[in-house]
Amino acid sequence: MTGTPLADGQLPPFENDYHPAWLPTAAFAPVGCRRLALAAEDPHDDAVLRTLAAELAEACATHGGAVVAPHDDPDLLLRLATGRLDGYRVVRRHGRVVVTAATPTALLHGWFHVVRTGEAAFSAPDGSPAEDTDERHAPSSDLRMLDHWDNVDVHPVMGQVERGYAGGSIFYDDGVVRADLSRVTAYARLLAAIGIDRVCLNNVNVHAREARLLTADLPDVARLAAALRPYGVRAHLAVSFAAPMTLGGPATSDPLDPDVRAWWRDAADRVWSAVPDFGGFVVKADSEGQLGPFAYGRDHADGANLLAEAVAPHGGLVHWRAFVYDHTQDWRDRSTDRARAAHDHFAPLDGRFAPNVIVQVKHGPLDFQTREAVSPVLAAMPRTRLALELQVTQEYTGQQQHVCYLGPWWSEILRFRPWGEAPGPDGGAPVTVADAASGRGPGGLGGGFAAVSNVGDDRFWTGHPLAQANLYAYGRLTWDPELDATAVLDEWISLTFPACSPRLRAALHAIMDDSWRTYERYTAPLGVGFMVSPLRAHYGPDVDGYEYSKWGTYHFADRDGVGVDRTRATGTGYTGQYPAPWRDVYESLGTCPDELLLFFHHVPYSHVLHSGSTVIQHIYDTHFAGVEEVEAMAARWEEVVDEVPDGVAARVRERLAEQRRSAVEWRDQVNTYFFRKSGVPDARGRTIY
Ligand code: GCV
Repeated sequence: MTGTPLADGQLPPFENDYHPAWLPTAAFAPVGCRRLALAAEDPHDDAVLRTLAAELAEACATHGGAVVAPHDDPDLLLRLATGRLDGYRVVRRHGRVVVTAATPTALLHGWFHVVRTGEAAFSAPDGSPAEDTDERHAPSSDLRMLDHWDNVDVHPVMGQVERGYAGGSIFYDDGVVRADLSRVTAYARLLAAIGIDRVCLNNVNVHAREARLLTADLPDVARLAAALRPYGVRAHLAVSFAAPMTLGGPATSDPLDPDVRAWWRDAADRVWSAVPDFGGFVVKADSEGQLGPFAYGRDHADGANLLAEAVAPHGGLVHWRAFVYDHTQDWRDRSTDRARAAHDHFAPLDGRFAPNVIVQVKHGPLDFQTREAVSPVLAAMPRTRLALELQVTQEYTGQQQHVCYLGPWWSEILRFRPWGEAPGPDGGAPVTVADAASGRGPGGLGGGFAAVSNVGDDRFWTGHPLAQANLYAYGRLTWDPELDATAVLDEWISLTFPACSPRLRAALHAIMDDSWRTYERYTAPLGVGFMVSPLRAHYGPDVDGYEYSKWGTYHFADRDGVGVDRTRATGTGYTGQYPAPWRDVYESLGTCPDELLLFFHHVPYSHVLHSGSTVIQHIYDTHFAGVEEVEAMAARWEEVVDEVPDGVAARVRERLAEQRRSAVEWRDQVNTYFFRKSGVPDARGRTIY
């Protein structure tokens, strides 16, 4: 949307020329046709309460209801209460609903809960009042953040948004913070509806231009924070460890240098005086060219604690990323294993991080591949607050050209039990990754969740309209990791396609439910990862694209076999970074799950999987099947295009055509590569080139 910038505290128009995603006007009909009330001391005192009042008024104005006084028997009462209450409580009596929360933001989340529930919040399918209930809805963790890899300047290689597949940035336009930030507020509204309340505004690769957000551009950061605030979303900044040197401070960034410490304290004071509810800093250090404490012979606890000390007086947080590895590796050196790096660097530091440091750990040991083992770091630091980092932007999962609904993948990760079936603290249920990130692991400390956003200034927000479901699922699954990913998708369908027919709903499920596994079938096999094109920014196949590179991501295929030996017995010893039972499950060919086989073992092509197929036949079969599944998706879409708005129909059709083209390319390159290496023909005699 273009137009006049919003005045402070003003909400964007509720109807826009970009896609409404999961908040179309129709989604508000069941609440908007009723009598609604807001009970809070003085709603005008608080930005979020003002938003709530505006939301209620808008819903009623559009759908014929009325905003009434709290004592006037409203159908829905939103009540701000005092006292301790995590999340919100929803009480229903005789079809009337009361939502109670202790903070305006939690109350806003409660409002969107009722919107999401729709007519069922008030009445049963036969029109009688819905059953009486009393529910509490608390998020698994109070830290649920999205990281934007947005650059202020258009980067010559990475563009405006690093690994962005949805147009430009909603924050920046070619070197400046946008004048009109109304779309940022609309984004915050979408986030509030899925429970996200923190956003990091810039790329963790902090270039010279972006570094200035911390100093000269603070007024613009304050404008961005003001655009997010009405929906209870707090701003964070990614900062460079080199900032003292590059922004005119001391000639060193040594974390133990008193001048450096003073510089960061001053910097933090200035940020919080410009943005009093600022969230904190996100840091990528000693990683892919970003300076870090290693330059001064210090470790990552020294580095993180330097910033922690500076932000602590303001209640700020430091999200310190564990994505630290050698990106100048020699491919000839078989002893160095990139997968080991985060654990090698961070596990020995457990217990040394300040209480306001959160170590942010990518879900897998490599880099957001379609399939990876869960990072062993998540089980190695009980005395540290750890956050789980996911990637909503589809860097390695189809770049928003391919349908790839990631909810089932994240569910597997969130529910993974790093200590197997061993009882949790105090003899309770076994601990999951979600538990550990939420403070219910062995050490009782949690750092919550972070993920790289997939949003840009594209009309559909996410390039591929169906990729909106990934953002939706990230919010919903990190709020409640027990939710079923298919049910979450169903929720998204109901909201995004109002009055969705059973036929359209079934088609969307058929296309999306299993699309992550379909993508896995036609790309790199059995957990080996990569095989993507370095020249095309990780899009499309190039089996040996990274094989002789410095990046440490190899598959080691030869004429006899393929895979990386990460065992303790004969390989890099990476399996030893896991606690029991996984250290042994992964170590043994007899127990290693098929889908991770080549991540942990180098095996001959004739190796028989638990599925009964050989590795080579599995590669052929899955690659043929993957393409057939994409063809079925495209055919299914054609059956329902008449039921979706024209723009969505055309965009999805165009992307499915590209997905089919790309899947065929993957199939043919991967199958041909392994046929030529192994000389083993396809048992079913299909065409391999
Ligand atoms: C922001 C991968 C991506 C990089 C990204 C990096 C990270 O290597 O390809 O674009 O950099 O991860 O997570 O820091």
